[in-house]
Amino acid sequence: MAHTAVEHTVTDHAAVEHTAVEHALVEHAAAGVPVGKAPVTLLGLGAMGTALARAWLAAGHPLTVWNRTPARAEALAAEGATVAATAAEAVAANPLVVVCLLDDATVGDVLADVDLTGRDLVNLTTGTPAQARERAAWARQRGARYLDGGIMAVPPMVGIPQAGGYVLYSGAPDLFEQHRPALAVPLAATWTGEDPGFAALHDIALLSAMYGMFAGAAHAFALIRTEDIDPTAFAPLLADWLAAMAPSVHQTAEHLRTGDYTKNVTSPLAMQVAGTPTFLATAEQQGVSPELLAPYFELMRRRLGEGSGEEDLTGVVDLLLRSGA
Ligand code: FVH
Repeated sequence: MAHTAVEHTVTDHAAVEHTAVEHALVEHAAAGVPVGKAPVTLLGLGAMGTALARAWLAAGHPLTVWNRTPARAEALAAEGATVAATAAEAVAANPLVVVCLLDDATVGDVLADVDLTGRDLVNLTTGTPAQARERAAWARQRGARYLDGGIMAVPPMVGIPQAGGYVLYSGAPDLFEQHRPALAVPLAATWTGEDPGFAALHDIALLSAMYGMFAGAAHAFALIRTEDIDPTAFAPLLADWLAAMAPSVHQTAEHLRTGDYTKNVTSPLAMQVAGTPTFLATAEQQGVSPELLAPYFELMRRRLGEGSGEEDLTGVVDLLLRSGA
């Protein structure tokens, strides 16, 4: 069975790779580098790559870096990183290779002529689930194992556990567990599944929700900007309100899991749709475009038209799935 063959290859490779990591640790111990800290290669020293690099260096991991623009590596060299002249040299330096580049096409370009045999490639570059799956197959064909990652943090959150940032990973669980100690240094590490596309799917889902929130906040700020209201006085109200509403996603999830969209509904769709003209009239009266709110209200209205007035807003999910199929 193909599935078993793949698992067999991965297991054999894991044994070889485990030895390679131990080998690298022994070599670094002989060179006076702290034992137990896996050496890491990092390709890409943009805002995020530089933050990751600093976290590994601060934790005592031997770090080899490469960046297209070498000047971006200078400060890191002074902090203890080894700077490789080429991506190939950086990849050859260590079994664990982390990539944090602009986009998937850049990853393909940078690694096009690089020997990946025996490497474990961890790709933290934002991409689509399909790109992650293709990149995993591409890496496998070139003798590398692959984990995909989606970073749920901005650079200032890296290396600061209390900031709450994390990275979503997907790929073989044994590979994730093997490298978890090193991967969890810059940001907490969360495994989302064996399908290499799952980290990207979770990443884009969460970021999509974030953009929905930003869209709502933009409309709210536009409304208050039409009057003499201090936005810095409004911001705490907005932040607290969004935080108070956020737990409603648990009810949505429970509705989707059970298929019963009416359980524990406190604000029925019929009531909510009846209120939408007030929102649109307020926008018009204040001279604010309704273009961010109107599409969502239209979906609510369509769902109500299907006789779902006793539900809350969960049915909009079904409308999106039906319209997108
Ligand atoms: N920064 C953020 O807030 C977000 C947080 C969530 C995750 N994203 C993703 O992380 C990837 C890298 O983001 P970044 O913030 O480091 O991005 P930049 O500062 O723009 O650095 C881009 C790096 O990619 C290199 N690069 C660009 N084009 C090429 C190319 N054609 N060949 C080789 N390297 C290239 C660039 O090199 P250079 O311009 O310094 O020479 C940087 O190293 C990204 O997927 C985010 O979506 C960050």
